[in-house]
Amino acid sequence: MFNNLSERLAETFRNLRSKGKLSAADIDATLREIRRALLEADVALEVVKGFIASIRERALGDEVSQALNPAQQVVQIVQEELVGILGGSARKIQFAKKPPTVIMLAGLQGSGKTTLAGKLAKWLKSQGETPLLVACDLQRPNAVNQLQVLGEKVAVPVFAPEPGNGVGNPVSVAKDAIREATRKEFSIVIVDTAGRTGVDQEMMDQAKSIAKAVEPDEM
Ligand SMILES: Nc1nc2c(ncn2[C@@H]2O[C@H](COP(=O)(O)OP(=O)(O)OP(=O)(O)O)[C@@H](O)[C@H]2O)c(=O)[nH]1
Ligand SMILES: [Mg+2]
Repeated sequence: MFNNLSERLAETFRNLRSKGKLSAADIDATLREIRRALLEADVALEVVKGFIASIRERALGDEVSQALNPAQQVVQIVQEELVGILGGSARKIQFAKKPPTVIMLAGLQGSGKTTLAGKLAKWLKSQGETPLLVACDLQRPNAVNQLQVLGEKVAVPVFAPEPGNGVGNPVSVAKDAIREATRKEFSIVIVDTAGRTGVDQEMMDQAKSIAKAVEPDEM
């Protein structure tokens, strides 16, 4: 997705650089392109709106009109603002003093927990960690299988002692996973849980029980 985004931005900037002086219309056309590229790269609409607004404000100001090379200045502004939204306030993962570090994924149905579990596992592995994925979504049909497929894809073991699809106790699985991880010296445990809504008391309680059982370092 991001490869695509950088290609799109490069193309936009090529067009911009071919112009000497920039008119407000040139800047607007550029912003439209950037907006489209960001939306296609799956950046949230609210984020895109704010991003474009800050670039527009700066691009129409003195910073650009007085620059020796206005196009280059616009590129610079876009870069600074991009760094701002992508990494401005990044923070590091909180690692446990005594491994394993436990990361629990909880959230609304379909919000991307399981996908993120796979991404995290892949990234942590590349950082020299030894993650273990844990299948605690025993609710949604095929959730356990989905995690197994993901684990295989990123070559990270999956702890999935229960078949799921309504069978098995996620709190016990979570507890057993920590024991397993400690015994086999995994450095990170990534607990995938079932999606839930705030109005579903039973599922909210389940999430609390899982959290209580594994005491996550990150949730
Ligand atoms: N566009 C986009 N789609 C995503 C992203 N993360 C996940 N998805 C997709 O969103 C859908 C749901 O993702 P999951 O990771 O299964 O979400 P979940 O929170 O585990 O869902 P439940 O377990 O059913 O609650 C899938 O089709 C994913 O491919 C993302 O960052 N961007
Ligand atoms: Mg899931």
